[in-house]
Amino acid sequence: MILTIFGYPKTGKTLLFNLLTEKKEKVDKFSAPSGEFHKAIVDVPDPRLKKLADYFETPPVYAKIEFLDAGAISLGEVKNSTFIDLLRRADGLVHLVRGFGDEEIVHPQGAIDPLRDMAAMEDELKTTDFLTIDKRLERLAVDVRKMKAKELQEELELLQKLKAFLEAGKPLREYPLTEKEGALVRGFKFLSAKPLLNLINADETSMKSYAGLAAPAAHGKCTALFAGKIEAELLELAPEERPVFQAEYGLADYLYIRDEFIKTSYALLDLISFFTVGKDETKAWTLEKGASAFIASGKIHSDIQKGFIRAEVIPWQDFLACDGFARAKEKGLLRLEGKEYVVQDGEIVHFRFNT
Ligand SMILES: Nc1nc2c(ncn2[C@@H]2O[C@H](COP(=O)(O)OP(=O)(O)OP(=O)(O)O)[C@@H](O)[C@H]2O)c(=O)[nH]1
Ligand SMILES: [Mg+2]
Repeated sequence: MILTIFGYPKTGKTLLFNLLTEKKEKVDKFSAPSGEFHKAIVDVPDPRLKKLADYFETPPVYAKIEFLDAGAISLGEVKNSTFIDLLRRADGLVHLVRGFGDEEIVHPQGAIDPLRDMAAMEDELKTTDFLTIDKRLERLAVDVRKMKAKELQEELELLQKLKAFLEAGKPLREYPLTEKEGALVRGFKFLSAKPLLNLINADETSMKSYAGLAAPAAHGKCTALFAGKIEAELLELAPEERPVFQAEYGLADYLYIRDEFIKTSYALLDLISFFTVGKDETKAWTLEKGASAFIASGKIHSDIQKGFIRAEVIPWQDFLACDGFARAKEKGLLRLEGKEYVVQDGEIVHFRFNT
């Protein structure tokens, strides 16, 4: 899974990237954008997996996320950005929004106003898609006349509908694409169709006033808050000293962005985790919410999917509470499920298959 951090200049993108990946890329007040981007692959922290790995005495293999720090994009420049491919490649976009005060870092629009910047960026994503569609429609109009191919006609009609949707001011993630339509336009990698997390980088004062802006995932979009600079400072301290300082900042209940962020991203992208256990490794797998056991088996290996017989399933807590499969079976907690079974978050799944 790829998550791309992007946003207007000097919002704390690289600072966030460092917090999420434990890298030490340069965070800087005054330098102009360097034209570089950063990339790191990190483990998805999951205490449940750790407990299972301890039980089996095998190494935990965490699911992975690839983070990209796409660098600064000036107002109105998304459509021309040299980094646009980093946005197109993403499974989810993280728009980092300035919410902290600092007189030395001038905001190009003057006042600090997260809602204004969030709306401006959403407009830019829509405009970029609009231009992509417009260009393709011009080409299609010519081709459809020449070739009269059914697929081209279908694409033309769908793109016209999407264009009208954008003209009505709506992002493409809200357009109810059928599976077939989705396949038809997948190649365009529309930006306003991607799940979007607006993350406001606040400070200890603004944190409270922006609390009301946080909004849970709906229509593939959500808003969350974090306090970049404070968190970076906290992480410099010994773990036992952190709560004291957190309390001082009035952020006693604050959760570190890394865990919180990944949880939010999974919710936003509608993802869950399931586990496989065994004598070699204890492993977490990422799966789309609502996916069947059959789909899940394909994540592991195409051979397992091809030879799928049944899935043995048990929630991770039940497994540990029963101290292993034998007792779980006696108690009827280890279930045998078929291909269509919808895998739930946190389940241990063992696939039986023909080789
Ligand atoms: N006061 C305050 N300063 C912050 C915060 N987050 C980042 N900064 C400062 O903002 C400056 C820019 O931080 P970066 O992480 O380099 O920002 P960026 O968005 O990557 O910058 P560009 O890539 O140049 O657009 C640094 O001086 C940071 O210390 C914050 O939450 N509060
Ligand atoms: Mg940066």
